[in-house]
Amino acid sequence: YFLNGDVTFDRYMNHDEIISYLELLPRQYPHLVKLTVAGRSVEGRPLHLLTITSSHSSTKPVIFIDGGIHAREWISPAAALNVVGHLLQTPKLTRNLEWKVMPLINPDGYIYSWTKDRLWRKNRAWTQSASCVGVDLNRNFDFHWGEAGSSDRPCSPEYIGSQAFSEPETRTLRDILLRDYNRTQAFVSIHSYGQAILHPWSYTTTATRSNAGRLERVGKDMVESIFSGERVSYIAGTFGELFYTVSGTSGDYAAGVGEIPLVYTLELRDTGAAGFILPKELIIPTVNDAWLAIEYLANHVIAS
Ligand code: ING
Ligand code: ZN
Repeated sequence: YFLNGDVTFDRYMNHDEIISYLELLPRQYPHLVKLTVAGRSVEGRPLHLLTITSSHSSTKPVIFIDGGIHAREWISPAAALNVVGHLLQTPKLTRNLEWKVMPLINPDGYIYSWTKDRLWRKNRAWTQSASCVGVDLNRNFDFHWGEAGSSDRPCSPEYIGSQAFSEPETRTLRDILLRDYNRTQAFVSIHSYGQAILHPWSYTTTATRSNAGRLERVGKDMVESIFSGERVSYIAGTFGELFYTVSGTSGDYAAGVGEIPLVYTLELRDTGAAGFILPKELIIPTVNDAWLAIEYLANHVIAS
C-alpha cells in the first residue's frame, strides 16, 4: 500500500507519488533539505531541485545529480531518491558537502511512459514534424551538439532538437549547473541500462580529458565498491570506448563547459535481459548499486 508522501522501492513510484515524497522532505528535514521549483517542463510541470546540506556555507564542494532524463528508465529517479534517503542519514556527507539533486528532469516523458508508451525516451515537445513529438534531452546540450550518435530528424528517438538548449528541461539543468560551477566537484547523471560507469568524453574516442587518469581510477573504484556490496559486475570507461560515440549529453556539457572535474554517467542494471523494463524485485538492489558508487565518489571528494 502507499501512504501519501511515503517512499517505497518495492515497486516503481508514479509521477504524483514522487512529487508527494519530494514535497514532504523539507517538512521532515527542514534543517537539511530545501526544495525549489527550478523551471517548468514543456507541459508546464515543475522541475524540482533538492538542495541538501547541513549548515549552509558558500564554500562547500557541490555534488550535482540528475535523474529521469530519459522517460523509460524508471530506475533512474528511484535511484536518485534512494541516494537522497541515504544522505539524510549520513551526517558526514551533508556536513562536508552540498548536494544538488534533480530526481526527475523529464516529468512529461515519465508520465507518458506510464500511461501511453512504456518505451518512450524523449520529452514531449512539439517539433517541426506534425507527426513526431519529443526531443532527446541527452542530445540537446550545447557541447559538440548534433555530432556523432544523434539525429536531426524529429521522428528519431535521439532527436537533437531545433537548436542546442531548445528545451526548457535542459536549460533548467544548465542554469543550476553553471550557478555554482566553480565549487561543483562532481556531476552524476543516472541512466539505465548496461551496468557501466562512464566518464567523458562521450562525443569522441580520439581526445582524452586532461584528468582522464583520475576519472578512470575513481570510476574503477566505484565499480569495485558496487561489487563488494552487491556482488554484481559493472564496467568502467568512456562511453566512446565501451560502446559508440554520442554527443550533446549532460555529462559532456558538465565536463566541457562546466569544467567539473569528476563527471560520471551511471548506466544501472541490467545488461539487456530485461533492459528498460527492469522487474520491481530488482529495484532495491539496483538503487543500492547507485548509492554504493555515489557514496564512494562523495568520500573521494571529501578526501581530496
Ligand atoms: N544511454 C545514454 C544515452 O544518452 C550516455 C548513454 C549517456 C552516454 C551519457 C554518454 C553520456 O544514449 C542511455 N541508456 O540512455
Ligand atoms: Zn538514458
